[in-house]
Amino acid sequence: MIPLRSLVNTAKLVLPNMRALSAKAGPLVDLAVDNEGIATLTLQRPPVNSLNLDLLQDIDKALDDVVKNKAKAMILTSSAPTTFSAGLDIMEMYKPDMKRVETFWTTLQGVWLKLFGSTFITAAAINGHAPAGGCLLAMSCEYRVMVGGKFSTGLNETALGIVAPRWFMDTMCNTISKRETELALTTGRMFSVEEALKVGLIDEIATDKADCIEKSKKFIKKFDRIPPMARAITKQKIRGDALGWLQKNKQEDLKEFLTFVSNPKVQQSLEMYMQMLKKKAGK
Ligand code: CO8
Repeated sequence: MIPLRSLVNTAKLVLPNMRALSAKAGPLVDLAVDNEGIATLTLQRPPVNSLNLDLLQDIDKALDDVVKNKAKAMILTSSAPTTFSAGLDIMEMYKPDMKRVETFWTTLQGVWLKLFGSTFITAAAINGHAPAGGCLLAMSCEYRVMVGGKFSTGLNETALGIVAPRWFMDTMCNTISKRETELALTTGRMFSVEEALKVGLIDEIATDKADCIEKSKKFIKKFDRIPPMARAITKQKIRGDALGWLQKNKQEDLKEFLTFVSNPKVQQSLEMYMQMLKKKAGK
């Protein structure tokens, strides 16, 4: 039995002096690059940016566009008022079409490889909740600024009876210590903003989204005098083991995921979880 037991708008962001690339990137994300070569990738899938196949495909395309535009850095944020991303869209895993869910998982793998392994500078402006896959996206960036308030972030998979994939674990190990990762993952811990700062899961607390973006830009500015190639190669070498593992084990990882979603007990748990989310929302 796999217990899924601990149950736990879209304004376009095109700032002045930015050119919009949303036509290329697709409607579920907005990509804009400013005059200093800083791209802002805004997730805009209401209500909570849950990562379905379409959103993941748009993120994937947008990451390619950042490279094509030769942007030196990218800030990842959300247009939702209180959520950065609710993580993977449960509906993609619930009674799935097997062909689609396979594409869903391989697209997620691809997005992670591109984001975690990017040569450009990355910062997450976390303007709200960032559970599970939302935390994964934020941790894949090099720097995290989170708006203070009653938000939380972390990898809650274990509390839901799910074993987080190895590369989720590796991403957290790249962010906080291995010991803190083990404690966080085995307990499925969700961190408050203050707790996340204390452990290093985020780097700064901001007053609001604009402050988040401002602080992310300050981080990016630190690299003005660092030769970009040396910076990029250093980042990729430090992240190389984790990247190499997934590159070598994509098929194995996919097989594990497909076995997971094919399990009737898992399906039952996903159904209960979705019902709980809807009940909580009073629907
Ligand atoms: N997937 C699908 N729908 C979702 C999700 C989601 N992850 N999260 C929220 N929704 C839906 C809700 O059901 C609700 O729908 P409706 O409007 O139809 O009732 C709507 O989005 C709004 O949600 P809330 O009312 O809950 O919004 P709040 O602003 O109150 O709260 C939160 C936002 C905190 C993000 C809250 O929605 C929440 O906790 N969501 C669940 C987060 C979560 O547990 N995500 C885990 C996803 S699994 C994952 O990412 C990794 C799995 C790895 C699998 C590995 C297998 C081997």
